[in-house]
This record gives sequence, structure tokens and C-alpha cells, in this order.
Amino acid sequence: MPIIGKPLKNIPWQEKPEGHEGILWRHTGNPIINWNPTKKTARIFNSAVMPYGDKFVGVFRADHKDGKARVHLGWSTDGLQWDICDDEIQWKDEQGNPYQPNYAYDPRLVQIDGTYYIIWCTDFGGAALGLGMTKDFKEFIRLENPFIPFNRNGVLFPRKINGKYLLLSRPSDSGHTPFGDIFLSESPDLTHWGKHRRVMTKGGSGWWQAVKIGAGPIPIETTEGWLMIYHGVTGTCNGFVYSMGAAILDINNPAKVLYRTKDYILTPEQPYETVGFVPNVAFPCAALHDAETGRMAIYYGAADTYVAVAYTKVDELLDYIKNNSELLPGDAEEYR
Ligand code: BMA
Repeated sequence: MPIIGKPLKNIPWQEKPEGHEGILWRHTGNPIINWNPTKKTARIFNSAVMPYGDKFVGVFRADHKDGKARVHLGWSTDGLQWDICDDEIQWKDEQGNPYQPNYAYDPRLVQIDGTYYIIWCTDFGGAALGLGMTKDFKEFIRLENPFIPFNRNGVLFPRKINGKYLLLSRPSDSGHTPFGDIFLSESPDLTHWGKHRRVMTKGGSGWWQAVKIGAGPIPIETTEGWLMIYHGVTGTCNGFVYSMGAAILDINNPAKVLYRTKDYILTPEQPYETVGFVPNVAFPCAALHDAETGRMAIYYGAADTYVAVAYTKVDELLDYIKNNSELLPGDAEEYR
């Protein structure tokens, strides 16, 4: 099995339905989180989960009933039924003073060398990346913002590569951003960032990713390279449509994309993806994976309203990406 990592015996899982043609298949109980999931929250979507002991922990994007996004903690024994705190995560700064972001959305969650890091989109005179850490999911410490505005979709690699932390991001504008490529930056200490590289560009023959692309779940280490699920956006008369694609990045230099899917691997089709607060959005932020069986459960926000899950097998997905790949002229441009 190609995943370089740990077994996850209790990964949520359903077998591929008979006759199903896509490389991903949806959980039959979707959506797993519905409208008004807690007292204070109107919608929970675009959220990150990971294993924690024999349970699962999640950092959830929760839009409150005042309309503003915040991040909340949640727990689950099966990865599907979630007990989500009604209050947002309480942060302290590095001096121990209370700190709350004005807004916080689209979190990603990763463990590196025994510490858990959360990256979200924060208000820093406009949309920028916020970064924080916790050792125990009880005390949360906010760290320096990695970059100046405007930027979104910060995704850390789950281990240092050549002694450096690596961070994918999508530089943007302060609004709904009609452009966007995936960039990689490195840091010796999670504070000072540089050696920026453009990994992947929007466009190509894939119209579904014509406007912008952004990294999704934490990349998964495999024998073929880093498996990266990402979102690709196109513009229609009715606004943006967010689909999912997948790529394989070089294991020692993830600035170099080796393969990426020409077609989307999932696009909004189901009612919970096509109808909601923002229709036609499938926005992946996390993926659980089991190194023993190759099973993978992708968590995605649907229509800016719900949390949904889709399944695949990593060996089959890697083969699919390799056999259905189209690299674009701008991909890994600064590397070449
Ligand atoms: C993006 C982000 C996401 C959201 C998407 C669709 O700019 O704000 O949180 O899912 O738009 O509305």
C-alpha cells in the first residue's frame, strides 16, 4: 500500500457502490453536519479533522448567527457524528494575553513533531493566514501571521522537508478573488518565511479550474510523492463553482508538481452541494487515511452550509492521477 504513515483502523468507511464510475464516492449519510448544528451556529462547513488517540478531533468553521465565521473544536468517536462546542476556540498570544481573531475561517489542522497546528483565514487588514498551536486541545496559542495580506488556504506539510517547514498557500485579494495559483514557502522556525515557489497554476484544458486553485487537506506522504487534494474554481453566470482535483508533488521538493488531474474528481451534483447558503461548492479541508488498507475519507464543506464526506482508495487515486494528468506551462515554473 502506498501511504507512508500509520494505520487508522477506525477510519470512517463505505465500500464503492456497485457500478460507480468516479474515483471518489460519497458517504451515503451525507451531509454529516446540517443547518443550525449548535445553539450559536448557523452553518458548519469547510472544516478539518484528524485522529486523536482512539477518537477524532476537529476544528470546524462555524458561521455564527451574527453571520461571522469563527473556529470551534469538536470531538467524535467514529468520525461521522460530531459533538461540536457551542463556543469558539479561546486563544492566547505568546505572552499569555487573551486574543480573539475578528473572524476565522477554513481551518486546516496538522500534527508536526508532536505539536498540533491550526491555520485559518484571519482578518489582518483583510484576508490573511492566521497560525496557532496547541499541545492538548485545551490551551491554544496564537503565533505570528505567516504572511502579509492577502492570502488564503494555508496548508502545512505534516513533517519538515530538508529541515524546513513547508506551507502551501493561495495569494489572493481582499474580496472574492478572481485569480489564484498554489504557492509553496519554506521556514526554519514557522516565523520567517521565504524561498517562495509557484507550484501549480489555474487553467489548462480543465475549465473547472479556470479561475483559481487552492490546496485542500494536509498532503499525504506516499511512495509516489505527496498526494495533494485541492479545490479548483470556475466562473459561471451564477457565480463561482468549486470542484475537487488531485495532484502528486515531488517527495523531496514539493514545489515540483509531477501529475495533476485534467478533469475534476468531484464536482457539486448532490442537493447538499448545489443548494445552500452558497450553491455549487465542494471545498475539501481534511482527509483521514489508513496506511494498512489505503482507505481515505475526504472531508469537504458543501454549499457553505454542510460538512460532507467522500471516500476513495489511495492506490487507485494515485493511478487515476497518473493516467489522467495534464501539466500546465506555469506549473513548477520557478523550479524549472
Ligand atoms: C471562498 C472561501 C470559502 C468558501 C468559498 C465559496 O472564497 O471563503 O470559505 O467556501 O469562497 O463561498
